[in-house]
Amino acid sequence: MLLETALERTFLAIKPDGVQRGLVGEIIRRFETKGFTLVGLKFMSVSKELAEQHYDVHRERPFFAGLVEFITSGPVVAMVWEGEGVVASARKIIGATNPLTSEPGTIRGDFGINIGRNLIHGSDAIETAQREIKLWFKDDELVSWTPHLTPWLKE
Ligand code: IDP
Ligand code: MG
Repeated sequence: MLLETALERTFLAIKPDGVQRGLVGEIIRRFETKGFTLVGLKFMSVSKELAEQHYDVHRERPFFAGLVEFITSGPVVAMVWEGEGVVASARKIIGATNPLTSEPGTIRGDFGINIGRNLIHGSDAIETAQREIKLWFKDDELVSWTPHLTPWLKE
């Protein structure tokens, strides 16, 4: 019997600089036209508690306080995207952490110049994605669906 394997999912968030600079549509477009599937989306303010939990691995880093202050400073667009290999592929589409060294063609490489204003967050591994999706979204906020264009994307 052929068991359908659960598709990989990642957590992405357009940070306050991406929202303030009017790049929400441009950023979403890149994942949409690539062929990944949007399964969760919300425009929201981030509480200090959520920010601290999200960036928990960086708690001891000198930039932690600034990071939490920034992500809570204005609205963000929280998203879950689905597709084969989406975690690693989204990281490539996003580009390296420091926009000055991110490749042109990536989101950070095309739109940023500063590591503290790098526009978007993306989960760095499948396990991290699972943790972050659970942290940011309730189960009933995620929508499982099959886009009609799937046969045109996969053989
Ligand atoms: P990532 O976003 O590419 O996964 P991480 O190393 O997980 O990068 O760092 C989380 C966020 O912290 C980065 O996106 C960036 O905004 C910020 N950050 C990382 N390193 C520095 C730094 O050296 N100075 C200031 N901010 C930093
Ligand atoms: Mg990271």
